[in-house]
Amino acid sequence: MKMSFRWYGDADPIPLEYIRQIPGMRSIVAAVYDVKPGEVWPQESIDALKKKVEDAGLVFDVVESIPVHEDIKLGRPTRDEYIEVYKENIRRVARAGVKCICYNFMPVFDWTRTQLDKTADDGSTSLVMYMDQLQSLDPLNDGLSLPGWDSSYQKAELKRLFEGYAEIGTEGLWDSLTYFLKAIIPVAEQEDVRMAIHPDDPPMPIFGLPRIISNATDLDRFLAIVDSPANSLTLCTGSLGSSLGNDVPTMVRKYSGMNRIGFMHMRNVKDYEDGSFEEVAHLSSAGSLDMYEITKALVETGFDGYVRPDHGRMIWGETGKPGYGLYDRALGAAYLNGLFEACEKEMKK
Ligand SMILES: [Mn+2]
Repeated sequence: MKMSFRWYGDADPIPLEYIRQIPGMRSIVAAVYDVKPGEVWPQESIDALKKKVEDAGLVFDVVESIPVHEDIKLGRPTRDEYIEVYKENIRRVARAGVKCICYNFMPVFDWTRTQLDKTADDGSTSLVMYMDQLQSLDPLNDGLSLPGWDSSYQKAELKRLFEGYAEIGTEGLWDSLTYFLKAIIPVAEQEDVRMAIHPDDPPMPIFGLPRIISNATDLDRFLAIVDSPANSLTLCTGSLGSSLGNDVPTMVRKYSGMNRIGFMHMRNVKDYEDGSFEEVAHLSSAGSLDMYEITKALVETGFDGYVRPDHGRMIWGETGKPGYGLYDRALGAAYLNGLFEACEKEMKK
């Protein structure tokens, strides 16, 4: 297991020097942030990022993420040129030493929450999604009031995208993903990089847009499209775990046993019967997921990929990017390191 930490570049209020001081920290998970989806990443920007990370005594070998242009997901005629750009970005980051690339195939919006700063009993704040809040929202008519969404979309453009996805539907999105994977995975193989798809967050259709990476059936279908270790998963315990139907420890054991997990996002969520959930501390007792069973499944299947503590709460008065503060993610890393050490020693007995 290689412990890693997401960093948002120079705009991130957390200095790399602080990240380095988290016990056991090895890798930085980052991206070139000043380039739009569908554009080539300047090699100078990649190299500058690498240098900064290495100067701080850390390793830059995971990218999160290289975004997939909507035309690729919609299967539009222009997709071929965007796929060529994507391949070039794989080659460029590989040249800088990157071994794993996280991406997702969610239409229009990445993760969705209804509130980013819900206060818990202990005064900490975290991201939550409450179904009653979600159901009362209509992104096409209310304006883009949901947190975490790309507010740069104009209303007309958004409407066009929604219509495009309604037209192709779920099977059309699978076709687009198949076309994309068959084009890029051979490049990833050549470059010795693992592509690692992030599951839908949350794992359910949002506002009628199709979602296809939400459960074990989807993951099986995804992995069969190109049967290669380069076609792998970012297994995000919190994303998959926000659906009560997903048995996360069993999924981890299965896909790690198949050597198809490139990257682990580890966090805990507290789930409710109606599909609502709250992000909580990483500890098993704080939420619905058994983080010990998840770690044990990784250790027993010989997982040697990347792990990062996923979203944390905001604690100790910290302000910053919701989910990406220093303190709670550092506590998460320390907790996960403890679980790994215990499981590894237990296995050696
Ligand atoms: Mn995640």
